[in-house]
Amino acid sequence: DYSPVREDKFTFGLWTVGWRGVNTFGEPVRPVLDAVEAVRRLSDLGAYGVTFHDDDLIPPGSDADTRQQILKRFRGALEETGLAVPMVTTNLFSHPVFRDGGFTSNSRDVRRYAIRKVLRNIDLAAEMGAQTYVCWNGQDGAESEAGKDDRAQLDRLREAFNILSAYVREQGYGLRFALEPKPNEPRGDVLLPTVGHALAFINELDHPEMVGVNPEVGHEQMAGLNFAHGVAQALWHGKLYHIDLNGQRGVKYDQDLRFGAGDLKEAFFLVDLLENGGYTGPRHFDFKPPRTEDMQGVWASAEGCMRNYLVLREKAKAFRADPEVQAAMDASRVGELSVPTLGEGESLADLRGEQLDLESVGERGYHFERLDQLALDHLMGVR
Ligand code: 3MF
Ligand code: MG
Ligand code: MG
Ligand code: MG
Repeated sequence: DYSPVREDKFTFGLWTVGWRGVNTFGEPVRPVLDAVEAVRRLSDLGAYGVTFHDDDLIPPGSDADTRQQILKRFRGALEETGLAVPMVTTNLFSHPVFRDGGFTSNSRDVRRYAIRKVLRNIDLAAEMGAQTYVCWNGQDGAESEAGKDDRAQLDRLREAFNILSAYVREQGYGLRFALEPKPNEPRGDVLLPTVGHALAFINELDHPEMVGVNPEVGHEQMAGLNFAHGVAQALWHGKLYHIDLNGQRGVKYDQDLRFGAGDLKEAFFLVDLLENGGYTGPRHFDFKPPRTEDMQGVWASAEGCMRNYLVLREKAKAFRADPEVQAAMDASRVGELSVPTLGEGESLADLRGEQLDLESVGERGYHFERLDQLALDHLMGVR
């Protein structure tokens, strides 16, 4: 039985199940989904929490009364179901004012508006008990080099995060930021295109300890990169603050398939890494139920995300526990990589004094194919 329970920590963005199926060439195919309905359905499916952009919940331009009413209904649904809000984010991409970005628009007035919009929503995030504030700056980028001063753009992005971090500290909020890299879409080239770019950028901030990453499966795979490797590096830096799980088939437009669809093998190794790599945060799904689906299909798609994670978790566990896999790992010298190259008490003179038999060591095979086949056998369910 692969029924999710709260302890599995599955969370969904309101914008995922609520996606109306608009695309570049097609109109919306599904009705507006009420946030309260979304909370109830996700709770029934066994989710742990929901996340949202300010505008997912409160239509932009709402007056104070409307805002209060919406929040009251939403809080009621959270109380009724016990769902948590571990992450909140800002929409700095839909409105036409953000056509050249938010924090890094060439227009100073737009940049100031973007910071205002985030500040206001940070207050709400803190009030809702969120621990993570995700920033996907999707319209920050360019189609042409001439119109954008890249170095000034990075200055302004840094300025924005310095302002926001100082505010969170001043207020004593328990929030950390997580940058979400993406290589392209909607912009031709998006700022901070990969996990690596984001990690390097964080080092230049006033409070790097308050900022990590929120990598998304499809975002790295859209660039042909290995997502599991990106996540491993984020973990190694202590920067995996949050994660967006979904599916993507290779280098093409952003598909946002349900988790497990797309590159299943990479999904297997990703789950293995998350379960054994010390990540304790939410397993957050950022997917888009395909346009072919009616609302019944939307919930089936959401269920599929969680089911696939749980199946892969079980498969990864069985893989690790299999004595033949352990023997194959030894044959591949997997554990030997964890032994320091220059051991304690060993000197450079020791290292330099050693001889390597180039002939015989050059013939050494690593048996990775056998090990990889065992992984595939587990994944395919024949072991
Ligand atoms: C776009 C995304 C975004 C971010 C979201 C959270 C709309 O490809 O992945 O989803 O995840 O803005 O900050
Ligand atoms: Mg995405
Ligand atoms: Mg995507
Ligand atoms: Mg995302």
